[in-house]
Amino acid sequence: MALLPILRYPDPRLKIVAKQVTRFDDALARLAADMAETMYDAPGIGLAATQVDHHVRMLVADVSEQHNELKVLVNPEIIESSVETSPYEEGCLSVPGIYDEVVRPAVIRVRAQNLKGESFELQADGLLAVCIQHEIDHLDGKVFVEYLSELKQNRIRTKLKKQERQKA
Ligand code: QAP
Ligand code: CO
Repeated sequence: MALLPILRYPDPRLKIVAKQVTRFDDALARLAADMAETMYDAPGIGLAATQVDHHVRMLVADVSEQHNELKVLVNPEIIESSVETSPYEEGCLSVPGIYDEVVRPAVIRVRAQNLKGESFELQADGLLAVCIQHEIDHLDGKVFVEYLSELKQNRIRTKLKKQERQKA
């Protein structure tokens, strides 16, 4: 197991569209375990492979209070979205310290594969629905701040650059 470095917005590698997984091998299982470790360590509730510079369609999520309900979704696909939407104050491990409201479908139905390649479906609402949509966006090269106004995006970039400078 290993902690993986997390790419920070606006790293251009966050824009890479992840490739479908076709090999369900030990390397994939190891990446999932490392992503879970990295997410729990952060701590966070969701992480997409894109964020650790692996451009394959896999995400991990755990929105449970006890942090004991890990979900690993390989090749996730939203097959149904509710017309009803709901707003949520989102954050992201790749955009530290920044939170803002994004409006998304409230309920989704997702088809995905597990680490053995077996297909399953899942219905999600509440925080899990937000999390899965946010992470699938990462796999498509999209970060939540792109839903905000250009003005807010510029402010966020300025703030993150300042954070980087203060660390150095
Ligand atoms: C994505 O986000 C998400 O800014 C996962 O300083 C967002 O785990 C799922 C985090 C909204 C559901 C709703 C963010 C940690 C963690 C920060 C995260 C930070 C430290 C974000
Ligand atoms: Co994120």
